Amino acid sequence: MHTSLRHETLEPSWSVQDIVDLFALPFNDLLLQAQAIHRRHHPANAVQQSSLLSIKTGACPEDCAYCPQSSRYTTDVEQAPLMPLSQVLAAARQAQEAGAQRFCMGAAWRSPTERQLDDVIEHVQAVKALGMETCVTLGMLKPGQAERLKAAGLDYYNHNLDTSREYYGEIIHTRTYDDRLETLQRVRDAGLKVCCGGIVGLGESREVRAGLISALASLNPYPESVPINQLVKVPGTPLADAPDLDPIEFVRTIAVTRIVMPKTVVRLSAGRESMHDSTQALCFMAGANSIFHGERLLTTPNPQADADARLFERLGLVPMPETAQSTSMLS
Ligand code: SAM
Ligand code: DTB
Ligand code: SF4
Repeated sequence: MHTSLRHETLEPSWSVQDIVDLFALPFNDLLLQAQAIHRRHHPANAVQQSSLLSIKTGACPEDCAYCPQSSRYTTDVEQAPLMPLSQVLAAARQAQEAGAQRFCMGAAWRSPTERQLDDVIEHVQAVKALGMETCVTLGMLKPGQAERLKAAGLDYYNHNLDTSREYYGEIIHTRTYDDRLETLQRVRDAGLKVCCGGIVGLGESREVRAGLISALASLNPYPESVPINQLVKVPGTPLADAPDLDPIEFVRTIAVTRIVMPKTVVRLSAGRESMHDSTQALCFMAGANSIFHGERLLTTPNPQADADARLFERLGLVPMPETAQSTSMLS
C-alpha cells in the first residue's frame, strides 16, 4: 500500500483504494493491525460513555432516508418541541449518576434559528455546570453560530458525513455533501471539537463504506470523535427493509476506521440494540472505544444499562479516565 504524507500534519493520506485494500485483508490480520494501533494511542481496555437526549423531536424538514424524524415519512415517532431546561437538566443529572461522561443533545432541525440557539446555549451552560462534557447536534450552522456555542462552553459538535460523496444522493436530497463540509469547517474554525462519522447498512457497497472513511480521514485535522452508526431500520422510513449488513463487515468497518484515524475516539454508535454481544466484543477488539449509554438513542432503543454493565464486566472494560479522553488527540 502506498500512502503519501500530508505536508501540514505528517499524517498519511488515505485514498479510497488504500481503504478498500485494508477492508480486503484477512480478518485476523486486519484486527491485529487495528488492535496494535489502538493500543499505541489509547488505554487498551477503556471505553468512553456518552449519553444522548433528543431535545427536539420529529417534524424535521430534511429527507434523510434512514431517519424516523423526517416529516416526510409516517413513523411512530411522537413530535415534541424544544425541551424545557429543567427536563434537560434532570436527564443530564441522571446520565451523570449512571456514569456518562459526556451529554449529547440532538435536535431534529435543518438548521437552528438564532432564537432556538439562545435556548440551546442555556442548556449547554447548565449541563457544563454539572461538570459534564457537552455535545450538540442541531443540523447545519450559519456563520457565527459555532462561535456562539463555543463561547457557551460547548465541547463537541456532531455533524455526520453519513456516507460517501458518490452514494450520498441515494440517501439525502435536501442538503448537499458540501453543505455538510461547510458546517464542519465552521465548527472547526470556531475551535470546537468535531464529532463526525456516518451510517452503514443503507444497502451500500464496501467501496461506499471505504469512500465514507476516506472522506472522514481527509478532514484536516480528522475528527476527534467518529461515530459509526449501523442503520436502525424503522418502519415507515424508505430504508425500513434494507438488507442486513454482515456483522463481520461491520467489524471490518470499525477496524479500518481505527487504522486510518489512530487517535480518534471511535464510537460504536446506533445499532447495538440488535447486535450480538460477541459482535460488540469484536468491535472493541477492532478499536471502538466509545458507546452511547442509556436506554434510548434519540428515538430508538439502546441496550439497557444493566446489560451494558454485564458486557463490560465480561470483557474487563472500564470507563475511560478523564485525562485519557482529553489528551488522546494530543499524544
Ligand atoms: N438533525 C441533525 C442532523 O442530521 O444534522 C442531527 C441529528 S441526526 C439524527 C444524527 C445522525 O444520526 C445522522 O447523521 C445519522 O447518522 C444518525 N441516524 C439517524 N437515524 C438513524 C437510524 N435510523 N439508524 C442509525 N443511525 C441513524
Ligand atoms: C450519531 O452519529 N448517532 C447518534 C448521534 N450522532 C446524534 C444518533 C443515532 C440516532 C439513531 C436513531 C434514533 O434513535 O432516532
Ligand atoms: Fe432531520 Fe437529522 Fe433526521 Fe436528517 S437525520 S431527517 S436532518 S433529524
